[in-house]
Amino acid sequence: MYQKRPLKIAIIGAGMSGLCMAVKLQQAGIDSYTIFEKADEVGGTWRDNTYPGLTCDVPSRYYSYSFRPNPNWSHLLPPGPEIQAYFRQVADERAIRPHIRFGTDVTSARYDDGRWWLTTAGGEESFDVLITATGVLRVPRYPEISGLETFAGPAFHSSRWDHSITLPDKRIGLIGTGSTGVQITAELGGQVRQLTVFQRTAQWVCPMPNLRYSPLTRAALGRWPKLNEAGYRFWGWYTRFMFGRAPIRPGFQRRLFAAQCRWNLRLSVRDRHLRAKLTPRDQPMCKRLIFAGHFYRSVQKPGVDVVTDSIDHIEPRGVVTSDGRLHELDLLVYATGFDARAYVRPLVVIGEGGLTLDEAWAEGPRAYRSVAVPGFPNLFMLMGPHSPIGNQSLIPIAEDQADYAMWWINQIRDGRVVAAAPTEVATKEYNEDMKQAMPQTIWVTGCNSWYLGKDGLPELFPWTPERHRDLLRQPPELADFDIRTA
Ligand code: N01
Repeated sequence: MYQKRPLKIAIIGAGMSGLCMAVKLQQAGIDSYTIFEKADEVGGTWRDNTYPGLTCDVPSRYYSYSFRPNPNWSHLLPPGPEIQAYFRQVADERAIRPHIRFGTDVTSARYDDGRWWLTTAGGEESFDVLITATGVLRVPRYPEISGLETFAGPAFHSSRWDHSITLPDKRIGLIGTGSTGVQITAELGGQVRQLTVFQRTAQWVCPMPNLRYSPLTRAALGRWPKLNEAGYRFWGWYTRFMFGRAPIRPGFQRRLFAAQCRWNLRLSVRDRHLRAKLTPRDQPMCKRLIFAGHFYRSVQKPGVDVVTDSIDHIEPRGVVTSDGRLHELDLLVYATGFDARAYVRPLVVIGEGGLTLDEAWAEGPRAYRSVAVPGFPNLFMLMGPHSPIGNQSLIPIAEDQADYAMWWINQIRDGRVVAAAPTEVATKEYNEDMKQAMPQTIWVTGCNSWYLGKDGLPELFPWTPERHRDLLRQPPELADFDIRTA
């Protein structure tokens, strides 16, 4: 007979994935969980990013938890503040806040004697299961440019926007033209005294008009939840069928996105000189594809300048490019991306026998089906290495991974399992299989992007979103795990 045991569960991070995990635990009747959150509010990336123009490029119906439809999205693509409000609402409605320790930074997590010991400023505390939900793009990456710190005006990373600074009267320098830089340009172009966009690599932009949901539509979606559900299913299917497939294998989806990008540029930018500047050398979708409605329109507005000469250095008055020209600026914004390989770090995670995650990942972050790591029992990662973040909405990914963790948590609670971690062999095989599938993907066609790991291969999932769900189907393949029983 198995003996049920009360479980103490720690979740690190109160962003989209951490909240999702909390709801899953509650649904299973487990409320002995604690969420450790460094900041003073939920929301993760949607709390930190508040730059002008912030919008998610996944349709709002599908950028919602399946268990919490939202009839009130204002647009097809949800604006950042609405997404943040949605997560706050979920935390309130589900009474998750009392479980969150805000302003609490976990500095290390150590597996010892069958338990996870977490260290915070308040001391050490132990838990049966550890869930990391620390997000993907969390640690800002600042450019390494000489003289960066000498700039006399305000300067900040796009994810640390300083709203005390007025914008219309400023000459703004924007470094970076990824999804963030493009959205900021689309919003600020023509609205400020001068916008100088420093572009190192041109990027493909797929046109995506952001349609507004009328009050009538919203009322109807609220009145008839089945309609909203149908919208979730439709946009889910569309995202998986189009964006889920285009980057991972040749086919009509890839050709269609590529054609849309090329025609968008050709039809939107008439000036040949500017068009040449904005024409990427790599294939559409090699880097993360940018979806934006009016970037090209904004970039052609008076007062907007795209500079493609490389940046030589920064001085107190502005940016000096390699042609010797000084671009005088009042404000400098670094839209230079994030350290995508940080995962849980700088948190120090120590598994069995003193093995650190840094040591386990010396050759690059590797996990079993993204969620578990050999030598780290009862640790489950949400959005771990090779999650399908390059071809799927992050919310269903979190739900599938949280469900998988829940299967193990139930086994542990029911006393069937004391501790479980994937085997080295199964993890190696899984990662080898992924490696074999990478050449089919567009991500390896010769561009530089945050998708690529140290070995030059994408740290992404090379198969369809449906396969990700299948791989996490329950019950798991038990032979792939080292399982300790009572
Ligand atoms: O960051 P990025 P991001 N000098 O890494 C340039 C998600 N997201 O914040 O291409 C000059 O993509 C760099 O140039 P290059 C989405 O998944 C989603 O824009 O390396 N330039 C590049 O142009 C996205 O992919 C949404 O040559 C320098 C830019 O900075 C991810 O977040 C919105 C430089 C960095 O682009 C990251 O997007 C926003 C230097 N020293 C973000 N260093 C939506 O949902 C870097 N760059 C819509």
